[in-house]
Amino acid sequence: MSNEDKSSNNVELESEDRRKFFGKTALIGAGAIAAPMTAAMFSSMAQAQRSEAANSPHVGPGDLDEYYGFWSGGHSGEVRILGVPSMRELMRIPVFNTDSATGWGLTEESKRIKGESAHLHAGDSHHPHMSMTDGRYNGKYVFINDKANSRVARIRCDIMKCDKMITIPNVQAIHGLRVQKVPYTKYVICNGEFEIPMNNDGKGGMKDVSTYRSLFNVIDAEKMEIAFQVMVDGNLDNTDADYDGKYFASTCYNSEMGMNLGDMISSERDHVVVFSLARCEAALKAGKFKTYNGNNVPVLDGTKGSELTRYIPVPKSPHGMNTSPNGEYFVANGKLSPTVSIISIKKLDSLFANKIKPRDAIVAEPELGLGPLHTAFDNKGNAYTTLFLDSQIAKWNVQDAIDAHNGKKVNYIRQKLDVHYQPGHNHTSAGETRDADGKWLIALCKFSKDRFLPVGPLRPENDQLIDISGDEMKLVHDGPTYAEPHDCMIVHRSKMKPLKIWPRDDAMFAETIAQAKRDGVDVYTENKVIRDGNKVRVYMTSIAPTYGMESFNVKLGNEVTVIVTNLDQVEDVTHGFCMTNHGVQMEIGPQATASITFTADKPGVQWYYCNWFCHALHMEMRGRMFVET
Ligand code: K7E
Ligand code: CUA
Repeated sequence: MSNEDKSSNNVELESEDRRKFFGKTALIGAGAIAAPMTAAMFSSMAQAQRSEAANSPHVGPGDLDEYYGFWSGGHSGEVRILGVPSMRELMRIPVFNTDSATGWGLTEESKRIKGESAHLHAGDSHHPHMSMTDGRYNGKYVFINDKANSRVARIRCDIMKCDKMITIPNVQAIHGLRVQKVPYTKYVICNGEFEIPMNNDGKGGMKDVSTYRSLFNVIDAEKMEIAFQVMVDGNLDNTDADYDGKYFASTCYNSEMGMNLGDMISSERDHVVVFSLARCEAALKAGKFKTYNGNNVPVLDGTKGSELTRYIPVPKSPHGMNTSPNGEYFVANGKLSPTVSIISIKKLDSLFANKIKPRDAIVAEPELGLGPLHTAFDNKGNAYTTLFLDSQIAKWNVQDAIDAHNGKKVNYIRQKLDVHYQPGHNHTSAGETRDADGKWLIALCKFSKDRFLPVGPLRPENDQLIDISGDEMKLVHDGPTYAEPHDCMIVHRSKMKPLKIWPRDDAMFAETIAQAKRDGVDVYTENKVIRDGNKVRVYMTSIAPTYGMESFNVKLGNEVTVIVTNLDQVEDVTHGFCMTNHGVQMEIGPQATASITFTADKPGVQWYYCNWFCHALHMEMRGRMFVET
């Protein structure tokens, strides 16, 4: 019976209940309790299981998850797709890293997308956020920052591949990133974190900190070009947008402009910078900007006293910035202060009209515990804040915190849940949108310590799944992850419409097809070698289990580009192309065209083969490159 119970129960549940339950059945199994289970005992147990199953993390074989989770891959530089609540990893999307399975960073198509940073093979991704329409995810794009190389990339959600990447000028280290929520994601916003001289040309004054600035960056989401930048005082850390399409807010942790740890944390207060989008756009239109470092990107002046910004003092080295899904509040997370600062978005019009003082925009500063870093929200007026130093999630009620601030005797803390260990971000299902549904919370813990089998000195992080559908938070799953994911977002599957095979005219390989046309080759019907001086372009098709070309000839030293078009129309039949001993590997999805360039620097017979399993005769899917001396 206990086996049957297990299969009908949420076997992944790790709650007290489950431990007790197994404890009991183990005893029964061992015959330590003489009496068999009564029908009443069984029925009450089954009832308990049913009520837990209402928000079950168990997704059976063949069953689909309710949500897509987009995870940053941290300093692996990638983005991952997880199913929520199963926490199964569904896909990895290489972005700032180089990936041998897909050839990302190696293929001509990916190098074109990486553009001026094609030579960089590393990255540090933090904040994946989806484009929105009217404050709800629209399933179109996911944007992600690269702190290491000051880049922002875009992932197209129909194909789940990166399709644009830009390097942000005039800044170092792009950190916080969010999207405009309302009326739609016209802009992606992101923060330049590290202060640098303006201009940063190495000419004089490099050590004069008074010339150092950080910039807030506003990117046109469709064109993936910088629309404008805003210069601020202090540095910038995290950011978020309102639900009115009017304001953006960023935290600043180094208002001191310290250049070492002691100086950076010397002040009791830093600030939140609020940006007025309308005023910024008007200044841009009126030509009130400067340019720096020899580029023509417009930089507006948002330093203290500017009409474009307001500075709201908050304690102390604040980190996360989160907008409540009812559109009422910006919450700045205190990091070195046990508090979060709740800024009333409704009061910002008065603040910009100079009718109130900056601190008057703060409606509460509840004390939550040690090291508050990020806050997430449900649909019932509750907030969930990570406490890094306490290794806890604090669940608290926003209205109660405001009432307490106004003198009412009320306990705004609902619960503190231990997590394992040291959480950074947390994220609720659809919690950064109007669709916040209060079902799941992910705590992205920076350390796993004893939670998994030891795997050497380097350990995984631990992304924990917490059921928040009831009155109490319940920890239901431990998820080991690699290289500090930082942040994730959770979108209901109804918002997503991924393609099953590639459109033949997809923009990802439009330039490759254009080159084929210039070469007089129809990539869908022809297998042809084009010789162009020292360059050789080899066009071949593929249908499982053969390439359209069994062999081709080149001369030693030729620069060879192999262009493969996958003619298979069958879902999931992806081919690969690998030239052995040349560091050449790539993926070619059904109906896609992909290309890769290398030097034929080894004489003789060089076999190429398909490295994506495609057919019973996949091993036989290979051919020879003859390299003549
Ligand atoms: Cu790790 Cu959002 Cu980069 Cu906080 S950030 S923890
Ligand atoms: Cu084609 Cu394996």
